[in-house]
Amino acid sequence: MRHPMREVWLSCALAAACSVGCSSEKIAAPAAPPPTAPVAAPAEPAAPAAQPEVVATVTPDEAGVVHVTGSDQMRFSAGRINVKAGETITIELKNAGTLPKEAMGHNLVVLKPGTDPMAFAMKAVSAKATDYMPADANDQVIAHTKLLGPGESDTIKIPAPAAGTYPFVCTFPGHAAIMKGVLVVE
Ligand SMILES: [Cu+2]
Repeated sequence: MRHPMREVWLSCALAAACSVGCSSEKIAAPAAPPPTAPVAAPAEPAAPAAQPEVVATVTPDEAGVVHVTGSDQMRFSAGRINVKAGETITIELKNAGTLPKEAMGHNLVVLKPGTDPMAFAMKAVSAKATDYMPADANDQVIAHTKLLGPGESDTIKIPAPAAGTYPFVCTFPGHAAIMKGVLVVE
């Protein structure tokens, strides 16, 4: 008794489902394929690792050389250089970036203790002819590298400066607010 009833009910249900399905298929025409996504989406370069907010400190290596790099992200690799008093200080700056020198040049200018690096950099902006080294503020400079393009490096030596805190800065226009630090001699 159950089987015939169930079969009837099933076939009714199937027929209804089929008719609903058929009609709904007729109404809902297959959607047009979505507009093609941008074909030549250039692969985004991997985002640079977030710069830690803590000030990176660097000290001389076994050869007595302090290595600092400048990047296309407008950063020095170190915000603090620790050295011992009474020794000749050797600092090598390398421009580790790839952007043209005219757009992202870097230098490293060590200033006398107490010098305001931002004020110095403001003077430097108008000194393009001398690679952003303002002649009228030369008396505030302890030593400075050349203005470096991508891949270039330059080394400066400071013979046994007195103990103290010496500001350093990149004087390429617009860089000083971020590209600055201190050379601590103690
Ligand atoms: Cu710079």
